[in-house]
Amino acid sequence: MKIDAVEIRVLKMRLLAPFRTSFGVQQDRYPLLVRLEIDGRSQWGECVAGEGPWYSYETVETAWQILKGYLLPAVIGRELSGVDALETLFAPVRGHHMAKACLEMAFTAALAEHARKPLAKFLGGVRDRVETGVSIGIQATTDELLESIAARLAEGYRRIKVKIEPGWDVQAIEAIRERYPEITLMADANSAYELDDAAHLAQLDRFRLLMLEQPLPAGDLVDHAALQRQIRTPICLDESIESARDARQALQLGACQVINIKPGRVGGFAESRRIHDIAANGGVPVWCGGMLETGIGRACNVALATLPNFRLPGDISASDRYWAQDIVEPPFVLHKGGTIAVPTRWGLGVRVNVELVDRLTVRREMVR
Ligand code: NPG
Repeated sequence: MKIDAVEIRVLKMRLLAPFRTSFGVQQDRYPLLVRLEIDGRSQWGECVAGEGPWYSYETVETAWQILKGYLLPAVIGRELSGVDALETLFAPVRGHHMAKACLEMAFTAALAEHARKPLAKFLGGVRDRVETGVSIGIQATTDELLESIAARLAEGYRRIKVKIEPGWDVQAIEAIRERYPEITLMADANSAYELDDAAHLAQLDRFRLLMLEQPLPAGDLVDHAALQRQIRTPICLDESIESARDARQALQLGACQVINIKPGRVGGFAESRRIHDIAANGGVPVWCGGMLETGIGRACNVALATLPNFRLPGDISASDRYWAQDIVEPPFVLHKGGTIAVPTRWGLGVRVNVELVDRLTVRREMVR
């Protein structure tokens, strides 16, 4: 298979509601999309990089530059025997997994289409529905938090994740537990704490959280291991796991009991699969995270979450959790029991609404 050309675009999309994390508030999302011209067809991919370097050092701007300057020149016009070939050509570029991932995932979807298989089946998936949860940003008041949770539960979500930060943690979780003693609940700190906060974080133990996600800075496996020895709540790592090597070392150190895999964060499906396998061998469950993706990235997440060791509900909400209108058809919808159906069409499995994408595009360039 040969990639003949790639169009890079940035869209501007308004979120239905502002999303607040310990990094700040987000009202608009600027997804970077790639459209590969491959095998005589268009194949879309989505980069999960954010607008600023908060979650990761990568941004929409750096992804654009790395794609245009390094990754695309390395692959365009070459005969690529498979994903291994792509990974080999990308290897000299250090890091920049988000930029790499959008190409790797689009290329993999093209391979699936070529093999006449839905992406999930092509990856080795074993289910036709994936369990999903919902992520709730930091709210102005506890009442608003409880209202927001009530609304999501009414929609059918079965697992609630709430964002926490110093000043918005123990009391917020306590209020939720008082109202909802039995719901499946977890908290995500997005690196907002330090090891010195261990005693404070141990106060969360009494709320039977499914897990506490990324309490300490990204990359800090040693301190996460020390923290895990001081709290009972299972630690889940997200930002800290950028590769299979990180996953292996995290498990060796006892830095976590759960791993959040985002294919967009780790460089694509192949690396996700390696992390999945390392976790499975270590008896550690994984789940699929989300990065406010459009339907393109969402389709990739859904496909990945069909692998066997994705044993916990992911942040793979329905399209209408974030968007008035998704850029894919059909959009992802929530089914009974808080699940999302896995597309059965070949390849990515959803059709991109190019007219809508055109209207939302704020920047585009063709690279040949
Ligand atoms: O449902 O797509 C979703 C969002 C889930 O909370 C979510 N993502 O830290 O995992 C995270 C967080 C995030 C969103 C991080 C956007 C960075 C950007």
